[in-house]
Parts: sequence; C-alpha cells; structure tokens
Amino acid sequence: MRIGRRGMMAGTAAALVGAKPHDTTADWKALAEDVKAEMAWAWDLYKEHAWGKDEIKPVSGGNSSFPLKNRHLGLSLVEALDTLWVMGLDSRFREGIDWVKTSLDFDVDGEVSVFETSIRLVGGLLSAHHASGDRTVLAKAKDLADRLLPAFASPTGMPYRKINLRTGKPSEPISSPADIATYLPEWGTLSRLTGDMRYRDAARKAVVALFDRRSRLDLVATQIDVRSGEWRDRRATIGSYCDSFFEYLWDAWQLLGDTACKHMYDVCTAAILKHQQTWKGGNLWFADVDFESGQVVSTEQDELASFYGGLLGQGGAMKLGAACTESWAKVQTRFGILPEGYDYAKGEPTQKGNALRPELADAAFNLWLLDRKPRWRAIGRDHFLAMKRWNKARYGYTDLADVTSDPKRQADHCPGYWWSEQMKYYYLLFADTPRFDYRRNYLSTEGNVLLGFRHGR
Ligand code: IFL
Repeated sequence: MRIGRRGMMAGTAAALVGAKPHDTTADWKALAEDVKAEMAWAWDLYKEHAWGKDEIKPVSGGNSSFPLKNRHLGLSLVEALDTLWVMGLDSRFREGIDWVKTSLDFDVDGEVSVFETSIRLVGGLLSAHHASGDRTVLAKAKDLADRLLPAFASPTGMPYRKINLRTGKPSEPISSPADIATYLPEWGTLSRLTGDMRYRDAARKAVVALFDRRSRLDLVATQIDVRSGEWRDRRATIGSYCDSFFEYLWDAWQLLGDTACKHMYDVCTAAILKHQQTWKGGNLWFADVDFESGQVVSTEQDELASFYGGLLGQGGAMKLGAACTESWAKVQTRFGILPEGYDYAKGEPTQKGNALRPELADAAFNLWLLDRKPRWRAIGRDHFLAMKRWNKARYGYTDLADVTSDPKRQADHCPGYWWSEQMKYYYLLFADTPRFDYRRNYLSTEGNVLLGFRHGR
C-alpha cells in the first residue's frame, strides 16, 4: 500500500518509522522490487528535468552543480550507473552509458575537490566499466584520474585538496585524512586495468605519509598541511574528515591484498578502541579526543560515524561493530531519520538536518554480508521505509532541513551519492540478485562496485 503524503504527516516521530524495529520479518523480494521501482521513478524524473546536470533539486525541479561551480559533469548520472545495472534496469543503464560516451567531457577550466571527484566520478566510471565492460568508459576514468594526479605532487606526497581540471594547478594545501587517503581501491583498480602503476603508487605514498605522521597514541587529527606535514588541528575523530581514511586502510587490504595497509588499519583501530571507545547506558560510541593526550574534546557524533560499525565488523571486531550499529539504530528508531549531529552524552541532536545519508544502511549491509542476521536487514528496511515516507518529493528524493519537526521539514537537494549508495545497499540487502556475488565483492566508500558483478544473468 502506498501512503499519501498527507497520511504520512500524522503521529509522533517514533510511530512513523516503517515497521517495529525488532521485527525482522518482511517480504524481502517485494521490498527489493519496491526499491527498484523507486530508482526507476527517480531516474525518469532526473532524465526529464535534469539530464546531464550534476544534481536534481527534488522539491523545485531545478538543479545544482557539484563538484564544479556552475558547470556540470553529470554527477548523479555517473553515480547511478552501476546501481541501475545491478537492479536490472538495463535500458536506463544503456542510456546512461551512451551519455557518458558521447557527452561527458572533463576538459573544464574549473576547480574540484580531488577526493570528492575521485570517489564519485573516477569510482563511478570504474564501476560502470565493471558493469558494462566498455573500454570507452574506462578511458574516461583514466582521463579524469590523469587530471587529478598532479595534486599529489606536494613535498610530502599527500595531495592538495583541490585542482583545476584543465590546467592541473593544485590549491588548498590544508587538508584532512579523508581527503588525503581515500584513493587506493579506485586508483589501484585503475592501475590494474591500465597497467600504469602511477595511480596506485601516488595513492599509496599519500597513505603512508599520513600514517607516518600519527601521534604517539597512534591517532591522527582532522587537519594537516600537505606541504610541511604539520598538523593544523588536534581533534581525533572517526567521523567527518577522517572516516574513509580508516575505511580505505582495510579496503586496500581486502581488495588489493596490501598487507602494509592491513597493519596500518590494525594500528589505527587499536588506538581508536583504546582512546575513543565509550560506553553509555549500554550503547557504544566513539568520543572525539585530543590526538596527543587522548583527552575527550567532544561527545558529539557526526551521522557519518554510523558507518563505523560495518568497518569494525569487516575488520573482525564483530561484537563491537554490532554494538556500534545498534547504538545508531536506536537513534534511528527515535527520530525516524538520523540527525546530522548527535550528542550521545546529552542524548540530543546537535544538527537537526539530514543530508539524505546512507551510512547506517551501509553498516547494516556490511554486517549482513558477514553474518546474514535478519536484524541487519531490518535496520536497512527501516532506513528505506523512513526515507520513502519523509524524503520523497515531487521530482525525486530530497534531504531534510529538520528531522525533529513534525512533520519533518524537507530541504531541496538530492546528493549524487544517493544514486550510488543507499539505493544499492537496500537492493542488495533485500534482493538476493544473481548479478552480485555475495561472497566475493568490493564496494567503495561511495558504494561503487569494483568487484563482484556477475555477468550473463
Ligand atoms: O560521499 C559519501 C561517501 O560515503 C563518503 N562520505 C560521505 C558521503 C555520504 O554521506 O565517503
């Protein structure tokens, strides 16, 4: 049954979450079909109102650009491609691939974030190549990586934050662990596919340079100068600015068999568990601490940190990973949709919006891949049903300005990752599709599938 928007607006926040949180039964196949239908619906609206633009504005029907200012690279289209393929939305996938081959051009005089452009566009094109086998798509990924590569030519080997796509001029030397060290799976894959090791080597050098500058507690902080290697901030966090640095240490081991990265992951994780792990009322959180003294500096958690339970599970700490994910699932049950910031000490949101985030679904999917417990599917189901209730707008799915208001207040932005991440996580969680190898696979921080597609099905 489809519930009308008016009907959705009655009742308290907690009552508005899809099913009872600990009810782990559902018609998973039907849910998967529902996810697929929502993806097709959103794609068709994007095609009609924002074709080739970066992002659709789902409330007004307008569009916005990212990662360039005022120029578009078809970000949502590229991010959607492998999701369309794995769902079997083949004609839409083909029209997207055709657009990439005929219309996508990176020769633009404008600055982009090296990190965002790599995870979203290089990664999106690599997964689209994995799905299509099309060498032209791979050539586009290589062209873009070639334009980003000069950013790594700093004195330390850690990349500048930004680069001009046409001139190759880098800028913004103050960067973060996530901006510096979230490349190896994509760039290692690109090196494997092209035989050109410059991508992998640059990405790896940056990781090692960052790791070597960790504190005596084995913690990293959020800001560092890539020219001098001097830290510009003292806060260690598993959230924004650092999150995918830890993720890609594990991933480089998982995807590329990089044993040094496995060692770095173990060192960093042991430090986080020793200095940041906090239990409150039976819930597991990770405090922000001073990276040299270990003193707690904040009890606020970014929503982004809710990915961490999945990573802990992948790294072998299944009980802690499950506990961390359950802590966030309780916040989801309370508000329906996670707020962008949450203070676990006060039990209150600190940022009331939600940028249509995928992290809790990501963690649930990763944990489910490991132990197949229906509980993780149920968390993904609740994430999906709440999104359908609250984020659906006239022209697609939108972010929220306030998750605590009743009704929840919509903003007007569909970020590119929506197409690549949660829609794929939900579908893979529910569908049992033969197009995906559930035992041997790899999904990037942006949800791009770099390993695990099964063809001929
Ligand atoms: O781009 C997304 C990706 O998962 C990431 N950070 C945040 C985004 C989604 O919230 O690494």
